[in-house]
Amino acid sequence: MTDLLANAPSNWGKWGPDDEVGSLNYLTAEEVLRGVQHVKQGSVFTLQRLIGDPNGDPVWPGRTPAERTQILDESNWDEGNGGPAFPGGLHYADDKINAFLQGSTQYDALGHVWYGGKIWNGYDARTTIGGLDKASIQPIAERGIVGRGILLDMARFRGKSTMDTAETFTHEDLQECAKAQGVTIEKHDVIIIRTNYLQQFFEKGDAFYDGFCEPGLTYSPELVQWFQDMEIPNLVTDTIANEVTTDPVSGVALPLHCALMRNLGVTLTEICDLEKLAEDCAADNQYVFLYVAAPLKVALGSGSPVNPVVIK
Ligand code: UVW
Repeated sequence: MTDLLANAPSNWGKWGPDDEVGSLNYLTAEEVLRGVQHVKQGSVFTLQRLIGDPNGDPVWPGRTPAERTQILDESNWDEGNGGPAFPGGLHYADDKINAFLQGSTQYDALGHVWYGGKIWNGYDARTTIGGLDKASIQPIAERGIVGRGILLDMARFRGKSTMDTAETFTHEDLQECAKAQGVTIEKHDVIIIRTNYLQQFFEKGDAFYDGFCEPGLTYSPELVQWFQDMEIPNLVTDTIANEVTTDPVSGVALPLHCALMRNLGVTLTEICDLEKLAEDCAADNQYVFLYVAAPLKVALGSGSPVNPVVIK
């Protein structure tokens, strides 16, 4: 990674030495209002995948899906089971989940990935030990993410119901896709890319992970420069890791995580369900909208589950 990104652009220091939210700083009040201008119909779309989907939860290899455990239900008040007694006879259901904060639909904290001993803004990677002291999900969650979102339906643009394993595309392809949709990617847009690749997870089950290599954006210096010039605050996709898993040229894994997140401070959002939104955009040809997301405030967290909302 160090060799590949030796001369890569950086936004370290741009928002001061204490910054922990990076390119989300571009999402000012004006950007919120720019997004609001695209609310035309009052229709609402939620982008989170179901935690505990009976058909399975797609996660990055090595992670496990969230486990939900029922703690209290009506059976606790069956004779002899000793459910808590309250005046008036109140019964209630309680449950808990044991989950990777990077499982399900999620926001990554800027300190989630690194190389060369430094995380976003030049903080020492040792600040991650035992939890992220710097660039955790907490400051991102404190500010929230609101702006103009643009859906780039790459699967539809390529005429596919789902993109292929290891299929790549570039920032130029994104612009071509936007053009075909009759829109232009603007500075500070939250970019939302649909591949529908996870349909293959639901079709193939465990075999989905054989030769695991998701489709997605592929690293090039020009692409990274484009993200910096366009001042993109947030990249949102429906894949597990937002970029082609292994760069076909260098063989490096997830270089855009490092070039975009660690170096430019672009926040990544993964494993979204974009199907209903994409269907609607194709029907009414409105591909820009208000995008809103509020990850959970988790102290020291390297990510957080989220249910992003699009309003058209
Ligand atoms: C890794 O960083 C490995 O995965 P993700 O960003 O998809 O959580």
